Amino acid sequence: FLPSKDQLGVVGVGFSGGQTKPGVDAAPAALIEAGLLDSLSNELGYTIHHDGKVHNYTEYIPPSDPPLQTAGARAPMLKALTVSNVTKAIADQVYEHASQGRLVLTLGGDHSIAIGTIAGTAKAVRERLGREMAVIWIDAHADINTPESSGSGNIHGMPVSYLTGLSKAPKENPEVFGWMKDENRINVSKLVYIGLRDVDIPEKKILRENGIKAFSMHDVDKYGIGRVMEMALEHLNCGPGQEGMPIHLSFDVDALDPQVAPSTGTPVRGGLTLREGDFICECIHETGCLVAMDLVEVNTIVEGVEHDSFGSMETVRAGCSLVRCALGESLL
Ligand code: 6HN
Ligand code: MN
Ligand code: MN
Ligand code: MN
Repeated sequence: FLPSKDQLGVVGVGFSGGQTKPGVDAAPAALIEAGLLDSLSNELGYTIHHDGKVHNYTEYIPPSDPPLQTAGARAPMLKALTVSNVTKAIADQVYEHASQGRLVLTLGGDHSIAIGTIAGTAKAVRERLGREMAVIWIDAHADINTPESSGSGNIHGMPVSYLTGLSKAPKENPEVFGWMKDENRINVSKLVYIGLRDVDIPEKKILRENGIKAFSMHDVDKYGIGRVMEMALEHLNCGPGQEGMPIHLSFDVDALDPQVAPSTGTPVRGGLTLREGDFICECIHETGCLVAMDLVEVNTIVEGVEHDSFGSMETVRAGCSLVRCALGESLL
């Protein structure tokens, strides 16, 4: 049921509208300049399908997009129409690659873009394989706020709620994510988190009420990353001897500890080591079930840090390593 082993579709998403800090839109160019795509083709042997662009989606951005106040919400939703339009365009780009049987790598951008990437692969996997898809979400945060529960109004804190159907287009604003259909969504039982350590109180309630499988940093400390990966993959039927199911890996670089990946918009101390991050990616590669990967929230200018500063370069290097590990670099 899997994509061809050596055909890689790449989408460069220079989009930052799911949050308020500039700099995350420059990440795809920084990752590519650091030689990421060259190493995937020259060293790992992938045939790369890339239009050579980092998209900024200006043609999808409406002239006016005022904060959207929904009844009972803690904060107005920011750039709702913009993020809806842009993620629809991303979904089409990712679907195009995935429907041709390519593994898809999306370089973000903030984490709101995963609404598009996962919507695109979920649809392609259903059409090509007649199957549901699993999502492994590596993050310090759960990104499962609804427009009502969010304290910030930033959509990069909400993608999982839209992708699981917990949030849907409001009746009074059907243009905001009204393009999402069941074919674009995933089942909460096919979702696993790893790396959580900054989960909002309403998000904890959502995780509990929906029985969502989540491994926090506490679990990583308690069981070790090796056992956590065994449990995570078993839950998704991708363990040894199990049937397997297509996996979309969405990796937020802020899952890593800020000591190794400081240049990100919402850093939280006490995160994964570089090796733990790489190990997660290696284990997912080993399953042979990977259909798509997102690398998001690398921000080359955080808090006035210069583009070429050490912290920014270290974060880019860490991001490149995660992608190479997920695509098979560590196989001997
Ligand atoms: N990310 N839970 C916070 C919020 O604003 O909803 C933080 C979200 C961070 C999102 O890192 O992708
Ligand atoms: Mn995230
Ligand atoms: Mn995060
Ligand atoms: Mn927080």
